[in-house]
Amino acid sequence: MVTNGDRSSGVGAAAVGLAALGVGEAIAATRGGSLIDTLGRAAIDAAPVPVVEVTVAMSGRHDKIATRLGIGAGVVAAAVGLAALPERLRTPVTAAAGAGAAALATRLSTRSTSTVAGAVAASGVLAAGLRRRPRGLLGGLAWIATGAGMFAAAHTLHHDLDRRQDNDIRRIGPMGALGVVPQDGLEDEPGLSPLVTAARRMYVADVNLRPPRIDPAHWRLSVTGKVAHPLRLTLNELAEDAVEFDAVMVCVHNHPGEGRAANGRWFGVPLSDLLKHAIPESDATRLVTRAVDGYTISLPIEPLRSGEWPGYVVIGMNGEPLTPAHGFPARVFVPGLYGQYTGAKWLGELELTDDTHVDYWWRRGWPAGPLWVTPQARIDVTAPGRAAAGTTTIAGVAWAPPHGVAGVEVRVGEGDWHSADLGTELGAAAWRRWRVAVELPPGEHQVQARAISRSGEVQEGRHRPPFPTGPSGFHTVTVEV
Ligand SMILES: Nc1nc2c(c(=O)[nH]1)N[C@H]1C(S)=C(S)[C@@H](COP(=O)(O)O)O[C@H]1N2
Ligand SMILES: [Mo]
Repeated sequence: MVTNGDRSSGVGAAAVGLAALGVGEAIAATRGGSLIDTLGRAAIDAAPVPVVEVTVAMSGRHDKIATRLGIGAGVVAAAVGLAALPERLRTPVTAAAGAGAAALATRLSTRSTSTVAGAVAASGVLAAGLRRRPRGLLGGLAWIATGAGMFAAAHTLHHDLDRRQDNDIRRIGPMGALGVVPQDGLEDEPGLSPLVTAARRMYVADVNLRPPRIDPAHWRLSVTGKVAHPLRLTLNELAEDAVEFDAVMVCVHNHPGEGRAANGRWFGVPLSDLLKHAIPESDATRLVTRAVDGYTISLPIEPLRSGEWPGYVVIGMNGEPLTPAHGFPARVFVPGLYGQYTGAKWLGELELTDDTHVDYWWRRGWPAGPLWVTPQARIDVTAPGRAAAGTTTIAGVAWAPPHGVAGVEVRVGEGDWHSADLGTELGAAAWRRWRVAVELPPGEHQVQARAISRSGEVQEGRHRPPFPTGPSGFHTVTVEV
């Protein structure tokens, strides 16, 4: 039976849990670390594929907030659980939990010193607080207020560090030149996605709750492993050899019609050039792209070296350095491969190795791939006809990297497919805008679009979920006339 006293002491323990997490978070934040982000990353790393898939599908843009709240709730629940333990077990178990969190921080945090300190402090506060559990409403409130103050302090510290990072990035200056704003002839269609996606509008998909902060002055890209001539390159050195290219980045979780795709004008150094300078050894078969936090995506070396797959170490998007969310200062991008297979953001190292390497996602059940983006058309606009009265304008974007979009077709219900007009192509790997006018009688209609690649591949209509080889199906929109 739960007595009133038990219940209020449960609330007290929850308050202590919140305060302990707040103290840990504030201490970790003094040098840019985060206990919550570390625990969140550990949870993401440990989550089985079905859980990841459901979380991505359900929380979409809010998956990071959802994970943070989940960690907060988990720590509070753990505090309540600890409070229920017999006194003699409580302190050792709390200490063990703190040691566990510290061990995770050592492995997962790019700011491990402060994060470890945060973990130790949090478990100390937890142990002390549970020994003298707050009684009554006021006692609980005092702990909650302490926690809230600590979270606010942590937030301010991170905000300052983010501002400093933004200033560092701003000082770098242009990365490539978006000299002429690209146009494709469909500029007069309101509601159509821009031809080039602004970095701040680009989707974000990664396993980090916060982008690692990297000091560009000290950052180097190392090319290591099975090479005759290891390299260590600064951002400026990379910029000297970089070229611009247009390409769409697509997440393997992008169901037809969704926004996990973005078209950029990227600035990067061809991987074939870097490999030529580094001189791979004869048994080097895989190029591991490793983020500063250890996350890896690997690629076969041969097609990159020969240039069959044009891949790049990207250091700019749309004329500017990468933003923190999108991988500042560098990321690897092979146009045509899904984001999860294309290369790591926050790149620290390119390691040439052999086929014994195992990637982050393979360990979790995804195929070794690489997985290529399949042709996809998205409908952005369904509006009263602009060309003629009585028609409806259907317009959108389509992609089929690396070969390019040869055609887009639209149908109403189960009717015939009609070819859309295509905007001028920026590049074969870029997305292409399209528009068509269809006649729709009054009533409700299902409109679908499909893309056809220059290699002859027609977008597949049968619905497939993203796992394990990428999604398929048509974007279907209901139009009411
Ligand atoms: N370091 C790192 N790089 C990463 C990822 C990641 O989790 N960590 N996610 C990949 C995935 S799944 C995608 S879709 C793209 C997303 O890039 P964006 O967030 O800039 O859109 O980055 C890829 N590179
Ligand atoms: Mo992704």
